[in-house]
Amino acid sequence: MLTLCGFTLSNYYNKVKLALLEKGVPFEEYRVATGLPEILGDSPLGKVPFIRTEHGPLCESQAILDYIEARWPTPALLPSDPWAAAKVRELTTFLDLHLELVVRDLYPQAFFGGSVSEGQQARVRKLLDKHLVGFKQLAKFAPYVAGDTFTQADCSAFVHLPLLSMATKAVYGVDLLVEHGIDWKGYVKLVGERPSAQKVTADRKADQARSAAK
Ligand SMILES: N[C@@H](CCC(=O)N[C@@H](CS)C(=O)NCC(=O)O)C(=O)O
Repeated sequence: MLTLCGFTLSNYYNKVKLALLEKGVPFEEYRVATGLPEILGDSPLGKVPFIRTEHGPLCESQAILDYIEARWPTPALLPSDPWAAAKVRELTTFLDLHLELVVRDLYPQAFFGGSVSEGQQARVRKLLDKHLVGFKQLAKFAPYVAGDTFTQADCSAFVHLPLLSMATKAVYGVDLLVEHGIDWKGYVKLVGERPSAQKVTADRKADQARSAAK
């Protein structure tokens, strides 16, 4: 059976978990932290998530999503039409690379009690203001992020958008998604009603409560 490795506070871990649950792929979870020497054989940069399969390990959330899509095609998280599928991938790239990877530089201050220099804050804000205009141009929210069907792009949007909102609010005092006219709350509420998303959120909250109690 496929093993999903990482931890439930990781948005990329939850991106993959959401896809596995949506597709009904049997999997087990193995809790492991980032950066440990023992995971470098499976995930050379020490990042999570990665999966262990009968063929060996695989890291990078999008490579994992594409593998499970090819291995378990139904229910599909990518349209069968090549152009429509490419448009979903385009949106996923915006979410993972142009939004989440950029706002991640604010996390030390937003979530971990650290600080981010004013220069760094300004650099990130400039990029986000540019990238959010691009994202808004591509995103449909009709009602799903790529259109009328739940796709791979929703696996990214559901886990990344709340973090972008929280981080920008914490650091800039303003939710940049709202500032750019993106109704992420209505969208996350809708996706959050899916059984897959409910499990992802419940597992994360249970782990958060356990860590807070320690
Ligand atoms: N591009 C990677 C990003 C994964 C990622 O950044 N994971 C975080 C946890 S949410 C991590 O492992 N951080 C530790 C590090 O970057 O060293 C993916 O899509 O899987």
